[in-house]
Amino acid sequence: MKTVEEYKKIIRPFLGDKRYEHSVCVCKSAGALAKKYGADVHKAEIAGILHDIMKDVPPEEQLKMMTRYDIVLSDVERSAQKLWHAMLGAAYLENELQITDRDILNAVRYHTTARENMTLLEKVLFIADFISDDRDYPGVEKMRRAAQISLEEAMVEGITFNILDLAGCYRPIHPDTISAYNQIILKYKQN
Ligand code: DGI
Ligand code: FE
Ligand code: FE
Repeated sequence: MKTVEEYKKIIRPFLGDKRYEHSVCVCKSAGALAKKYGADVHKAEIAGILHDIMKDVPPEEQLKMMTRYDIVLSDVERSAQKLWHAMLGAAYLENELQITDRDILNAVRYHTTARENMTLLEKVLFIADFISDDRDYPGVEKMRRAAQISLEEAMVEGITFNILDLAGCYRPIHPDTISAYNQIILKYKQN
């Protein structure tokens, strides 16, 4: 595995200025959360810097690349273009950047939808993406407070935020998001 600085150079040509700055900020927030919650700081920073590597690739090109990596899309995935960069990103890291660490690959793969039974590193990246310094959406302060309380609290808030947001616009919700929501709600929010 290369250093964060080396990965910064690798992602730079793929990303616009804003998305590059976002990636640097998520690298930092992921490292901080990893330190706080006992995850591997180096892996968290690597996952953070790389997580949106495919985000600015034009959608038609993303589709072509996914075919190349034998990624088969479900109906929901096909309809939700925002989900592609996470699936494609993980495949790209594995096939082109020789990243072999399953936990890093899965953290990138599930950073948008979340899923059931997430590892510590997967949760760290999911939350880091929500609370990075560049974020300023309404509710970000609540999310930052939740991330200081516990990973579970932040996961509940983050997944619920996504579901409310998507349903509010009548967007399809990925089954991984639904199962992540049900699991964490049953575990932490039921009496
Ligand atoms: O890549 P980022 O912008 O940093 O953040 P992200 O990877 O979490 O992507 C967020 C976007 O993805 C946001 O516009 C909502 C969308 N999204 C997340 N989960 C789902 C989804 N869209 C659909 N249709 N279904 C989902 O389950
Ligand atoms: Fe993303
Ligand atoms: Fe992101």
